[in-house]
Amino acid sequence: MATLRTQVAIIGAGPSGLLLGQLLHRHGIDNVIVERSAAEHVAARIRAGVIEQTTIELLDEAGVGARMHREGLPHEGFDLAFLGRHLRIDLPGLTDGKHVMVYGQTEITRDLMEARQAAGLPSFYSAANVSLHDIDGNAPSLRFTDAEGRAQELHCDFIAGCDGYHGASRASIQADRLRSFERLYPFGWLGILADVAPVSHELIYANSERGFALASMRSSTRSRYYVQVGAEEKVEQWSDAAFWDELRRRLPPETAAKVQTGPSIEKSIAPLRSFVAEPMRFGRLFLAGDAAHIVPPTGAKGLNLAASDVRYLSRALVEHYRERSDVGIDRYSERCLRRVWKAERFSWWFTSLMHRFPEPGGFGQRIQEAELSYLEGSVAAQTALAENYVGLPFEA
Ligand code: FAS
Ligand code: PHB
Repeated sequence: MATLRTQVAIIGAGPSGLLLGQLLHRHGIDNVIVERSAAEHVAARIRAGVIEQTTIELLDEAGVGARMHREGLPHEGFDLAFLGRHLRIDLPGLTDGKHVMVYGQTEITRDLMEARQAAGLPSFYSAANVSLHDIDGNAPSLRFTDAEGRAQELHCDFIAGCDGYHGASRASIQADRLRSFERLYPFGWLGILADVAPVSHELIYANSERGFALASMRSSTRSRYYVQVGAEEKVEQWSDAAFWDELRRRLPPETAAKVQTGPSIEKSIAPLRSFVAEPMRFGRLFLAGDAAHIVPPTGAKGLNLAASDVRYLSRALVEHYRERSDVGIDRYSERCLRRVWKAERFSWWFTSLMHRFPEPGGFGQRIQEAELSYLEGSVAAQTALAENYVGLPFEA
């Protein structure tokens, strides 16, 4: 078995792992990324589309914001379509000037992977059988089989579990040390990516009798659309033509008439769940991003929460190595979870507001219509929606 040594071992090369690695490197802290998938597979993933101002600032801090500022699309509002009406949420007007940016997670991953490669930082892609050791002691380590089949042992000071919902990090914690909270939704999102012009220059969240739909984009020539589908549905059941027909049935007629269709370059169904694991720190192991929490994508919080955790964790580790202080490390979990639960609440609320739930009696439907009507008539309610959507401020 080959033996390696670093300061911080990072499991996972998604946005959490790559962003953490870049921030630590910028502060002279050695780190190694161990990723289960091939680099090409990681780079090809189609995921999130909307980033908050604080995520933009963190990517700038990591030195990977140049292309984002060139190619990203600043967005100052979005539309809600419901009951034959629509309501535009004016983000800067309701949040004292804040906005969001449309810049795909795929692009963020590419920018981070290129920066890591340019810096010559060590990454093991296609690593198998990753296991964590001595996380409660003073000599934690990872063991894994590298892409060439060699057994590796990576000794470190800390382990960052950035390996997503299905990763090895959270799974390595004994059940009695961890409490998880979960809500499953009776539907998923069928998403399509197509090289056609977006139907609108802003996002449209539609609550129609047939179910939820979202009109989003990646650029002025590449669109991203979603429709709510049953939790048991399979993507193979949906032809491109069937998707476009259903999308147009759920958008307002004047919008539907303008939808440009074309062949899908990606089509997949994402299940929707709310999930939080507490705490997010176990001795020398820190969970970050989807490894610790999942939100339904309605509120565009998943990627932004991952960046939020990485902001707290990178600052805590820099404080440990530079200032010999462990205050940030000791408070990491509580600080992250206060922000995580607020994003979980918003994502659950927005999902409950905009999707059709299979429930008898119709009481829930009337409550949903009352909530939409209240939102329509209340600047206070619209402000609450807007300030959560652009991202809540960080604790000092
Ligand atoms: P990720 O899951 O992105 O990355 C984890 C990495 O760890 C992966 O590369 C994985 O291969 C690796 N890994 C897993 N197990 C491992 C092991 N044992 N050893 C080593 N490596 C391991 N968010 C939004 O805001 N908007 C959206 O529209 C949206 N759509 C989504 C669609 C799908 C299908 C999914 C799954 C998520 C979506 N999300 C969306 C949320 C998504 O963007 C996540 O929040 C984001 O990817 C979180 O990043 P990470 O925490 O890095 O986790
Ligand atoms: C996306 O473009 O993928 C997207 C945008 C906004 C959301 C969710 C997903 O709320």
